[in-house]
Amino acid sequence: MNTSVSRGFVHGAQALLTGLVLTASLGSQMGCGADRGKQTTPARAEKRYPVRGEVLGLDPQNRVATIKHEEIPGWMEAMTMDFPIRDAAEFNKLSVGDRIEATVFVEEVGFALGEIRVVGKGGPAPAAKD
Ligand SMILES: [Cu+2]
Repeated sequence: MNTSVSRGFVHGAQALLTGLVLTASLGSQMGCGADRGKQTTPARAEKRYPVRGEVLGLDPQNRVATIKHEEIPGWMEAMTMDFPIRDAAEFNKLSVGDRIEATVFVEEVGFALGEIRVVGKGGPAPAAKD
């Protein structure tokens, strides 16, 4: 079973929890019991943060991109992590090595990337592993 989406979620949740500990002012927004992979219905209470980074990997089966992102003020420090991509057409225009600007939509049970703009094209996709 592929767990990249849930790993990405846990990663994000941990980052948020760190923020909660620091601010001690917000309620739990990304609690346990996430229904991984079922993030297609946006919640009204979603938050949006701008994301800038570089695409390091693409997982078409799960529509997940591994992105080395810059600091996302208010949400996360700079790091490399997996982002589910909301829209298949947006996912399909990405190549490994692309530099992108996008929006991460943070919902109660997860997060996903959308509004993606490729601001620097990477090279051709590397040959598939295995
Ligand atoms: Cu991150």
